[in-house]
Amino acid sequence: MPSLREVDELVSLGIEREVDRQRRELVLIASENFASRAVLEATGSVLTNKYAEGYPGRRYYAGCENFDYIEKLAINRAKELFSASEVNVQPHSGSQANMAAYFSMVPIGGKIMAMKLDHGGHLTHGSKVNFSGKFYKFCHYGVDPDTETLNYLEIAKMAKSFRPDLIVAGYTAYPREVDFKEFKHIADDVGAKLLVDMSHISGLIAGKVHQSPVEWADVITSTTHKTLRGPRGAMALTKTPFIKSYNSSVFPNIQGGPMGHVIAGKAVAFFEALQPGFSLYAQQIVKNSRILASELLENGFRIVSGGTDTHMILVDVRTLSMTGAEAENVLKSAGIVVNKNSIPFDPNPPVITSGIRIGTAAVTSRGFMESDMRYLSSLIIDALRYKTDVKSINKISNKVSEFARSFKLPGVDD
Ligand code: DSN
Repeated sequence: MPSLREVDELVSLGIEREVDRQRRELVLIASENFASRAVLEATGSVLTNKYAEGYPGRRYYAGCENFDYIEKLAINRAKELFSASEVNVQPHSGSQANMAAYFSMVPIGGKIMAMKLDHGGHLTHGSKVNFSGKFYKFCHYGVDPDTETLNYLEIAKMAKSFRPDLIVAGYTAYPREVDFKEFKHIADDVGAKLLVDMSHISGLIAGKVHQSPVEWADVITSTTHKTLRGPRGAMALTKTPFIKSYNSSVFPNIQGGPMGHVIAGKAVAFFEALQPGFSLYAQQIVKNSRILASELLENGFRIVSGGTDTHMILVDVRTLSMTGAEAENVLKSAGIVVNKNSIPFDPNPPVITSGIRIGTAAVTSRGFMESDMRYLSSLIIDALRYKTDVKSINKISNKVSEFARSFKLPGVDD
């Protein structure tokens, strides 16, 4: 069969350029990672050809025997990995996993409490420009202005006055460990259900370096491509009474045919995360982000909440007289890829912001250890100090490229 390069030179060229970019830049986007070759192979397989609306054993098409086998493998491995009673591996994305969770637990027009977007929530946690903010009444909690961490007493007070049907715990830019048991108490006190969106930290939970929400939450959603290191997609874990309504909320309510090739990739990722080495990987992610945080702190940077317990740190770049957008651009010119991010009580709009979010899951997949993180920290610090000094930024960019190329690119070189 002709290869992609022979069939479509232009797309092939775009992909080759992306391989080169991923190899020579330092990826520090907290929501990104490098899937293994096995995950990429499963995701690029002939399962993409198959329709399988329904669930294993109950399909609307013939010929689903191999799809059933793979979906059941994915479900059973996810159950084992997270000690979950029920699993759905069909959501195409985190947004759809959350949409199905809301539809399965809260009537349209019902009340949901979640974190403010600019304190680390997500668009699906009630933003006005998202379906969630249009279909439901949201009340938003934030972090404490002094500690920049969750204040469970304040969240409990808000829940008592708002009386939500559902409370959401789970964040895109919260660098600290979350107390899910405390959230369960708060939800129980007001008769609310609890949804945990563990998208960012599911790899840390699988690797047992962050407490698990499984005992406490009614439904848990997660993307599969962040710290979990799987294919781009999502999943949900539920307590037994919730699986029937969750499943029907995914199909037929909001999705049609499941993506068998992505489900195969998820099954492989769960298998990889069940291996003993994955826990070491998760431990190293946190060690690496703590080293980065302490190096930045020692060099006078301000870190939101003063540090990190996870794969992520949030840096307040106002102390460098920069906006988040400027810092993102400076670092990108040096080959260091982060994203601008709102920080709590940010005076700047989301397209500008006052912070950057830095994550260590991807570089840890490339094999970064403590000494590598110290060197990486020095490159970040230098780039942010030299800002618009093009000559110095070019020098740093050469160092970044040489350093990055000295590590294997997972999925390509393994
Ligand atoms: N866009 C993801 C992130 O970067 O955190 C969340 O969906």
